[in-house]
Amino acid sequence: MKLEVITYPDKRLKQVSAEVTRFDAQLHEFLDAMYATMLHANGIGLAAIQVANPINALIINLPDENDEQSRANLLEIINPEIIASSGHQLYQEGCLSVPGFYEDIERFETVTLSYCNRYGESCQLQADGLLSVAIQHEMDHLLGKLFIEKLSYARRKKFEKEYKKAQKAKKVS
Ligand code: QAP
Ligand code: CO
Repeated sequence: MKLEVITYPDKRLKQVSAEVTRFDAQLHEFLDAMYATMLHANGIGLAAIQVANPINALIINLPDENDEQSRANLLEIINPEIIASSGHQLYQEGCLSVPGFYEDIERFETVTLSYCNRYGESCQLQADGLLSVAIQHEMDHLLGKLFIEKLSYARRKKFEKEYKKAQKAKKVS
């Protein structure tokens, strides 16, 4: 099943997500629907709140060396916590909830994460590069934060203007 991705400035994106306590068939169906939704939208990462479900769950599926997204590489991350971080990197980010806009954002270079998989089993993961960026971007969604909130005042203003213009153009077309 596919779900609707909600987009900025939908206020629901500002909600703080709640801990997942039941790792049951309903959660598994929801995670499967998130995956179908993300692939359909050509995304590499999606947080549950982006489909209007405020729970601490996110998925990431980076393309492999052949530029193909395979389910074997799907990460399902539930109730994540960053337990260590180091360094800094700049990466050009985008977001399915802010379509058509991309900007360089500073993140930690490396993060160490503890989380649960879909069965409620405790996992740990150390990530750098793109995976580290994706984790930090998606975890911000769980706190109701979007990457555009990290822009400087001037860039944010420019974004608001461009985004509104693009929204208007979408409506008439
Ligand atoms: C988050 O982002 C992310 O504007 C996932 O028109 C960001 O999947 C992970 C997308 C940076 C790693 C690095 C955005 C698709 C997809 C758009 C996405 C669009 C179509 C964004
Ligand atoms: Co996003």
